[in-house]
Amino acid sequence: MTKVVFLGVSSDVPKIAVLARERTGDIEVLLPGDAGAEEAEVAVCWAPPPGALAAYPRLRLIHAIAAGVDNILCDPHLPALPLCRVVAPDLTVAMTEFIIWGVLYYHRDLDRALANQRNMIWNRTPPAAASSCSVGIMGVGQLGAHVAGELLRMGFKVRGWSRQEKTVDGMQSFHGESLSDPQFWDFLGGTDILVCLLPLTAQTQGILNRATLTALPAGAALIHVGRGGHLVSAEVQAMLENGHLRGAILDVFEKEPLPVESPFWSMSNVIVTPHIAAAASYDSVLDQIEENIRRLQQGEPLRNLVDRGSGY
Ligand code: NDP
Ligand code: OXD
Repeated sequence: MTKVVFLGVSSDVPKIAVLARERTGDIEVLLPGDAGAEEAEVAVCWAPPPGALAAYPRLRLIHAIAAGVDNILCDPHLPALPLCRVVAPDLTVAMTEFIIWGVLYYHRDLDRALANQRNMIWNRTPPAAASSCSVGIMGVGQLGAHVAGELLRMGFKVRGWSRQEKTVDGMQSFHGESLSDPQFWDFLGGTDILVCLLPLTAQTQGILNRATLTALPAGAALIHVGRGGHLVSAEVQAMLENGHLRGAILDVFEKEPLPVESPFWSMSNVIVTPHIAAAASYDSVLDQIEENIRRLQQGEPLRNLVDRGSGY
């Protein structure tokens, strides 16, 4: 039996621990403070309190319950151990559905139809072809690449921004190591609907700011599902107020739950969703954790290992 401690600030962590207890796997489920927890070899977590992981001297593996690991890497006392994240088909499908919904919301002018409804205006506009709309995806990884493929299949023009060049059939790939690369600005200049699917790293922090949004064509829309730290909220708000941004769907925020004082709650051209774009099922998260524990114990390569140097 491998001793596994479940910890962190998320209601999902204890629920996954309960499910792990119900499954008859080879793991002993422990919570912080349980007898024997200090002997844990594996930690399963979301946003562990800073320094918490360093208190487990026998740890050999840290496993996230999510795709993004910024909430773990930000711990200044994080032990230098392998860190794995979640990559799961149900997560990818859920994210793809969410982005397709958002793209269709803007492409089919549903934001304008809803505004017209509020004013009882009957205004018929013919639907435009998908091929007239260019979706720009920042982050062409596990999630972004799948989203790109599905949008291309629907006839949208798709462009992607990543560090390495990507070969998604039909997608225009823009790439570079830094935002000062001219390719980044070319990417933005031809994007009607911008999708942020980046991990939060030192390089991507604050990427949704006045300068980047100004580089989009006037009337562009934003779908933000990356992390709250990508948003420079006041600048995004200003771009929505001055109309350069037609609208935004915002799923992630610097502070979650989004504080009641946030202007985003009441802006007519903003849809706020509570970090629900996608999540892997608890079973699927546990399958991966159990598989990686098996690999750890048998000395096999771990799956979905995070490159701690890159931060994702
Ligand atoms: P991946 O690690 O598979 O992909 C990340 C992509 O971002 C890669 O294409 C990578 O480029 C690119 N990238 C990273 N840094 C930069 C940079 N500085 N400049 C340009 N491109 C960069 O991650 P996933 O696709 O699995 O997940 C992406 C993010 O989505 C997560 O980190 C998380 O923040 C968010 N997420 C949000 C959810 C929600 O419900 N809102 C749910 C799940 C995830 P390259 O390929 O060249 O390395
Ligand atoms: C994730 C998330 O990173 O839920 O998986 O945001």
